[in-house]
This record gives sequence, structure tokens and C-alpha cells, in this order.
Amino acid sequence: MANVTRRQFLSSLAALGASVAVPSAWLMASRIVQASDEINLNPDAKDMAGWKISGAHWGAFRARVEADRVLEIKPFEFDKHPTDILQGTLDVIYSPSRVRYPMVRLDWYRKKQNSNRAERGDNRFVRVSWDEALDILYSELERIQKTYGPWALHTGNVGWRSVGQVHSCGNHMLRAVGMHGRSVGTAGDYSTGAGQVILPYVLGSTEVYSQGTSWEYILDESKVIVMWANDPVKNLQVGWNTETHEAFAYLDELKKKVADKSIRVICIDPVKSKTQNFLECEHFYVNPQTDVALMLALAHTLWKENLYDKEFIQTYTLGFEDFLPYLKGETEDKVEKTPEWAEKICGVPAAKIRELARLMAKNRTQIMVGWAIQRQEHGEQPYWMAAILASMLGQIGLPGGGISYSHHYSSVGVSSSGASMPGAFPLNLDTGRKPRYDNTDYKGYSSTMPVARVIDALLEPGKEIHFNGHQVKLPPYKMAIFSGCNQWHRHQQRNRMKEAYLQLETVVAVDYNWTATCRFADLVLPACTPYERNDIDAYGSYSNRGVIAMQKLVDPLYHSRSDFDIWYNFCKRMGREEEYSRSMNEMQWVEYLYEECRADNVRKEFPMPPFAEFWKKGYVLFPKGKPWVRHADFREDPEVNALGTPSGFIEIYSRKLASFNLSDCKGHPIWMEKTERSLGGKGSDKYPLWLQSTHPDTRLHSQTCESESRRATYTIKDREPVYISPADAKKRGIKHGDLVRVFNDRGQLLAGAHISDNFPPNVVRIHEGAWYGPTGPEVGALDTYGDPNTLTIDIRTSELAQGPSANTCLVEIEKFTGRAPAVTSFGGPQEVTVDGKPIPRQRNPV
Ligand SMILES: Nc1nc2c(c(=O)[nH]1)N[C@H]1C(S)=C(S)[C@@H](COP(=O)(O)OP(=O)(O)OC[C@H]3O[C@@H](n4cnc5c(=O)[nH]c(N)nc54)[C@H](O)[C@@H]3O)O[C@H]1N2
Ligand SMILES: Nc1nc2c(c(=O)[nH]1)N[C@H]1C(S)=C(S)[C@@H](COP(=O)(O)OP(=O)(O)OC[C@H]3O[C@@H](n4cnc5c(=O)[nH]c(N)nc54)[C@H](O)[C@@H]3O)O[C@H]1N2
Ligand SMILES: [Mo]
Repeated sequence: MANVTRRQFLSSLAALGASVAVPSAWLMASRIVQASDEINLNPDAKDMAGWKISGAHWGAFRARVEADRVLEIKPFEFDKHPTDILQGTLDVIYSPSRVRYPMVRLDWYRKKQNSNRAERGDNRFVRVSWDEALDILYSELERIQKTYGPWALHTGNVGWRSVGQVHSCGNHMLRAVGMHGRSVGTAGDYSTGAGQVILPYVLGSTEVYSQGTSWEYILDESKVIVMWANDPVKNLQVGWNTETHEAFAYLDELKKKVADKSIRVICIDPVKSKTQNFLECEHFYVNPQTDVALMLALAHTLWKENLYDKEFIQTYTLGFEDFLPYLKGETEDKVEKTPEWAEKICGVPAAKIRELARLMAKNRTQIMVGWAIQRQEHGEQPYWMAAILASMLGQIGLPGGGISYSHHYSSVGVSSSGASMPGAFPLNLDTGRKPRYDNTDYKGYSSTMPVARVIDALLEPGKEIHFNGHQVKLPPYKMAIFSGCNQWHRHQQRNRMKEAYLQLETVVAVDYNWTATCRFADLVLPACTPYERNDIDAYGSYSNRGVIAMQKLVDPLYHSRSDFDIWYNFCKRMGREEEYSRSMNEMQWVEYLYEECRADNVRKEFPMPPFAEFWKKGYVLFPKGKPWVRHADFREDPEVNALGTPSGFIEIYSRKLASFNLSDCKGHPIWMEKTERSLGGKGSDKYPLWLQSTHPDTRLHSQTCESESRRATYTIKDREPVYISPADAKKRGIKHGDLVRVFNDRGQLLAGAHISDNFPPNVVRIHEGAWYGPTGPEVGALDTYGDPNTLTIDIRTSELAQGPSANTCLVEIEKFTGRAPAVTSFGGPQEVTVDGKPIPRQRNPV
């Protein structure tokens, strides 16, 4: 997936899905949705005449703007299930943590690449002009290419940059830097590192980014829905493109069906999730990180009680007979995977395991797997094992049955309209001209590395690792550029990162927020927010429900500039700015992407109005697509509609994977003990509490954490909450609202104790995305706010996928009794003169 953005990846899959899903007769009858058809104008809508429109991962919205100031933001009239996250949007613009000016780290300003790197993170920066900043950036890239070569520059940037296709900031950075010279890119992402690698071997596609069976079918046909490590009510608040929140209408329906007992929903999760509380459905507790054992015991029951679908196994799968001996205890480990065996590991009584197996076999059962169980050590195994379980149930390809790995993401399950969505500003050099430094000599190092192994590359340069069937030699890069991702939020194990960063000569961050990634950079460039520029975006990531205008609300604040502007001016230093922009400005690009999309849709009989009309109105909506069943075509004819696996069938045993001969991913899924596991597992004597760092209910990762008004709704003593069970709190003398220290051998942080019945003993949670705020730059410094990646472990999921393992983490918690240091995460840099004298930062000098 190197150099393929998630959107491109999605649109190619969506296109595939659409061609299967949408019969042409229906296409012929299509039309634009009229406001009166589908928009229940909400009561506020009539007051919103003249308000501007824009979009975000957390939904489309209207903004009241007066005298170049955004005064109010309300959900777009179409959005019937807006999220509270939207309330953070105003503060995104006016946050005290904005990057205001181009800034250079004090010691780097003085000594350039020979700076004292251990000072990184002390947050002292010198303000420079845009000209000086871009000259510095340009000459650094010249130096890197001349002194080293393309292996020395890291540009891996797959992250949750804002929506908007013209200003897709990663594309701008890659295109501009790519005109200058080559660099090291990354493969995969932090979301589904393990899942997207294992599932193509098993089911023939990543599945995690695939459109899933439509909710209509699920609501009509499913009798049992198993939400396995899955919290859609929390996670559907955001989407990869501007989110429509249409999936919530179906979740409302599901709630009714749970109440009238026509569908049983079972949430298999150590924690009582937001979804389980919302649906008021059944909670099925499992010990953390032990799902594979539970799945094996379910499979064992299906086999032992002859409940599995032999015909399905025979017709659609390969290798069951190679897997069965492991289940029966006839392989090396000599352990039969009985419910009694599993009970000791997963904590679920054997009788309850049998009961669940029978329930799933006797009813139309839809399994929906979330992603957190593959964001842990051996995360490939539960994904593969869940596919085997679903194969044994024999319902894959039936409406309301089978398995899905994506129904908690970006409104998957809301059917696709079939319309085309706007393309993006091109990331690749497409002009036929070569980069200024056309050096392809990577000195034997790989030009692409798995994204979660970027810190390994600094600490173990030149190490050869396996990655998805080939060898990767980790490049000892000297310079890194980050844009549209927050590396010092997303990556694991802060103190290890600090040590690794000592290897870096120069670090550049482009952001609108003064995140920890900026704090630990040498050169910081102020991007403007998406609300300070014009753009266009898809409305709905998979539903392709429409096209949204992102109308500039206000001019860029302070000295910030759009990413387009930044890199256009960078390209001037090579005299290639017109080639970069194709001689089109921002608004011309918006119109160009719209017209391209419109031409496509005219061919598909989805008429769209002329650009000026669209821009004035602010959106185009398309009719909802036809319901669809995932894998139905495969079920209908497995020869003609073969899967993308080596054999074309579901691979219960994979010869290909077995041939890689890996220590931690074999020819079929197996149960493996973890490096760290609670409840008697390794390390639990010293650190008994399992820390899960799930995705925040109140934010998108680190985005909107900068909003003071939003933080006020969830922080405790100004710190990120750590959720803890009443029993664990009591044992430690901790009361709700106490300041606590959470620690292990990797780090320590302050957090606010939030005692909750949703959490069982030995399980605690800190949401990912909490801004890292160390007391100082040194290794081991206390994090004052509560970033869970201060504590997580930076190990691979396996040799196969090399994904991140954030959810393999043990900690201890104690009441904090000392004098609490102030939170250092927010409010920007400490500006200093070139002599190091502090310059006070005004609170909001717009
Ligand atoms: N412990 C733990 N860690 C995790 C996870 C976990 O479950 N547990 N989850 C992982 C997952 S799944 C993911 S996807 C990652 C997310 O990691 P990231 O994608 O890095 O997270 P974000 O906080 O969304 O960071 C996006 C950054 O881009 C900036 N940005 C937004 N718009 C623009 C723009 O237009 N221009 C520029 N220049 N910058 C912009 C934002 O201000 C923000 O700093 O985190 C991973 N990390
Ligand atoms: N509001 C909001 N929504 C988001 C995001 C966000 O930041 N905020 N981020 C988006 C992104 S980039 C991604 S990748 C997805 C993430 O989607 P996921 O990775 O699926 O989400 P998480 O919230 O990390 O975890 C989901 C559930 O898994 C459970 N779980 C964790 N470990 C285990 C385990 O060992 N066994 C079992 N059975 N359950 C376990 C957790 O308790 C939680 O209820 O969410 C997306 N949606
Ligand atoms: Mo993600």
C-alpha cells in the first residue's frame, strides 16, 4: 500500500463493490436527491440561510460568520445524528494551541544539524519568517540528498489529516518533496496493520476497508449479531471522508429489535462498551487478549457437537483437515482446544462457550469484528480464527450472516449510491519531468518500510526483517517530515521514541496544532485549518452519498497558510511551482475536481449542476444505493467469483503463509501467549492492570483535544481520565476524581481517576490521542496530561505484518500525593529570542 492514500484505496474498492451491487436498470432511474425528498429540515435550518457550509471527519456543518469571525457552528441539515465532537470545531480554529508562525528549535537555529538533540522537547523555539523557514527546509533537503541519498529522508505520513481533496496535505508534501528527490515511504497504517495483511491470505481482500452487507439485510435477516471487540456507537462518529452518520438510523432500529427480542446482540468485550449500553444488549465478558482461545473453543464445540457446516467447508474453503488436528490436540502441543481448556485462559465458563457456539450455529448469525484485537501482539490470529469460525457456521455470503471486519467504520453497511466522488490533488509527479535529485540508490536499504517500525529503523539501522513475504532492510534515516499525522500521539512508547530521535539530524512538522510532534521537531510550519481554505469532499466514505463544498469560513489566522500554499512556495525554490500546481490556484482546483467528478457522473447518469450552482448551494446529494450482501457473489459461484486468495477459496490453512516459516504466524491460526498479559499472564505479578487505549468517544485521536471547552466535559483535574473499576480503585485507595500516577517500566503519567462500572477488575482505559505533555525533554519524564503511548509497548504484531501492538500493555496505578506539575501539553511553544530569552505568548492575538 505504499504511496496509496486510504481514499484511493477506498475508491478503488468502492468502485468494485458498486459494479457488483448496482444493477444498471436502477442506475438509469437515478436522479439528484431534492432537498424535499430526504432532508428533514431540522428546526434550526431555516435560521441558517446565508451560513457557510464545510465538512470534517466528524460531519458536515453550517457556520455563521460575521466580520471574518466564526461565531457559531451547527450540524448540516441532512445530518440527523450529529456528534458532540462537532462542538470542538470552533475551538479548532481559535485554539490557544494553534501553530501561529514558522518556528525553529532554539539549538537547531544556532547549530543546525549539529544541534544538541537531547534538547528536543524542551519546547524553546525561535520565530522566523516564511522565507527563512522555506529556505531552511530547502537547504536541508539539498544537504540530505547531497550528503546521503534518498534512504536518509523519511516521508511516511499516512494519518488523519483533515478531509478535503484539494488540500490533502500528505499529497502536497509528497508531491513537492518528490519533485526535489526520492525518500523512504511507509506501508500500511496504525489502524489495521495486522488485519490488512493477514486477511488477503484468508479471504482474498483486506476486508477491513471493504463495504459490508447493508444494514437493511442485517436488520431483516440476522437473529444473532456478535459484536466482537466492536464499539460502533462510539466509533461511527467519525469517518474517513465527511461523515453522514446515516448508520446511526440503523443502530436506532437495531435497538428496537433488541428490545422486542427479534435480534440478540452479544458484545464480546472485557468492557461494557458504549454500544452495549446504548443497545441495552448482552455483554459477554472475555479476558483481554485471549479471544483466540475463546474462538478455538467455539470451533471445537461446533466440530465436537457436529454443528458445523460441512458442505460450506467443502465447497468454499481449503485446509480444514490441516487445521482440525490442532483443534483436536493431535499436533505438537498435544492440547485439545476444549472449552475447559479455553476457560482457564479466556475466563469464560466452558458451559457458556458451548451455549454461544450452539446459539450461533442454530441462528442466522452476523459476526462483526472490530479492530482493537488486531492492534495487539499476534493480532493476525484472532482475525484469521474469526474467519474460520464464520466458515464453520457456513453463513458467509448469506444476507444477515457471515463475517464483517468493518461495520464500525465510516458508515460501512450504508449502501453505496454508485456515484463517483471527487478525486484528489495528485501526490505523484505526473509531469514527465524527473526529480531534481533523481538518485535511486538506496544503498541496499528498503525504500518502503512498515509504518509501525519507523522507530526500530532508528534504533536498529540496517536490521533485516520479514514483512509480508519479503525482506525489508531498515534505513537509518537522518531527516523526517511529518504532515497530517501526529507521530507523537500515534506511535507507541514515548521514551523509546526519545532515544531513537537522537539519531535524527532534522525533524520537520507541518500542522495547525502545536502537538507533541511539533514540540519534538526542529522546524515547524504553520498550516491553516481546513476552515480557512476552500475545498471539496466526498459526503460519505462508502455510501458516496454526495459531494460537499468546503467554503472558506475565515482567512488563515496568524501567519498560517494552506498546505497548498506552503508547498507551492517551497517549489518556487526549484523554479517548479507551476509544474507543481499545474498552473491552477486553489479555487481552480476545487472547480477542476468537481467538473471531473461531474463528467464521470454524467456518464453514470447521476446529473450534477454546474459548478457555480453547486458552490452556492453547498452540496449535491445522490439517492441511497441498493442493499447489498458481502460475499454473496462468491457464495453463488465460487469458481467464477473466486476470492483473491492464492486458491480462490477461503484459506483455513495457508500454504503460502506456512512457506514463510515465521515464528509467530504459521499455516493456520494458533493460540500464543503474549509478552504481557493480565490475570496471571507474563508480567502481571508486577503490573496487574491491562491498559487498553481505545479510540476516544470525545475526539478523533488527538484532534479537538486542543479544545478547552470540550476538555472541560471529560477531564478530571485537567487531566485525561483513566477509567478504572470500583474494585481496583478501592484496592488502591483511589476515589473518583483523584489525581493518579499510571506507570510501568516504560514510563509514567498523571491522569484523573474515573471510576466506572463498565470496567471489570484488572482492566483500565486511557483513550488514545491525549496530548503528550512531559515535564521535560529527558527520557523517563512524567507526562503531565495522560498520553497512553507513554506506557504502551513498541513491538510488532508478528513478523508477517509488523503492525503496532498498542493494546498489549500492563500498568500499575497509585494515588498521586505529591505536588502536581502543571499540564504542559497545550498552549504552543515557548517562544525565545535567538539569545534564548523568553517572549511571553499572548493568549489569542488574532
Ligand atoms: N495507544 C494507541 N495508539 C494508537 C491507536 C490506539 O488504538 N492506541 N490507534 C492508532 C490508529 S488506529 C491511528 S489511525 C493513529 C492516528 O494517528 P494520527 O492520524 O497521527 O492522529 P491524529 O491525531 O488524527 O493526527 C492528525 C494530525 O494532522 C493534523 N492535521 C489535520 N489537518 C491538517 C491539515 O490540513 N494540514 C496539516 N498539515 N495537518 C493537519 C492534526 O492537527 C493532527 O495533529 O493512532 C494510532 N495510535
Ligand atoms: N469517536 C471516534 N471514533 C473513531 C476514531 C476516533 O478517534 N474517535 N478513530 C477511527 C479509527 S482511525 C479507527 S482505526 C477506528 C478504531 O476502531 P477499533 O480499533 O475497533 O476501536 P477501539 O475503540 O480501539 O476498540 C473497540 C473495542 O475493542 C475492545 N477490545 C480491546 N481489546 C480487546 C480484546 O483483547 N478482546 C476483546 N474482545 N475486545 C477488546 C475495546 O474494549 C473496545 O470496546 O475507530 C474509528 N472511529
Ligand atoms: Mo485508525
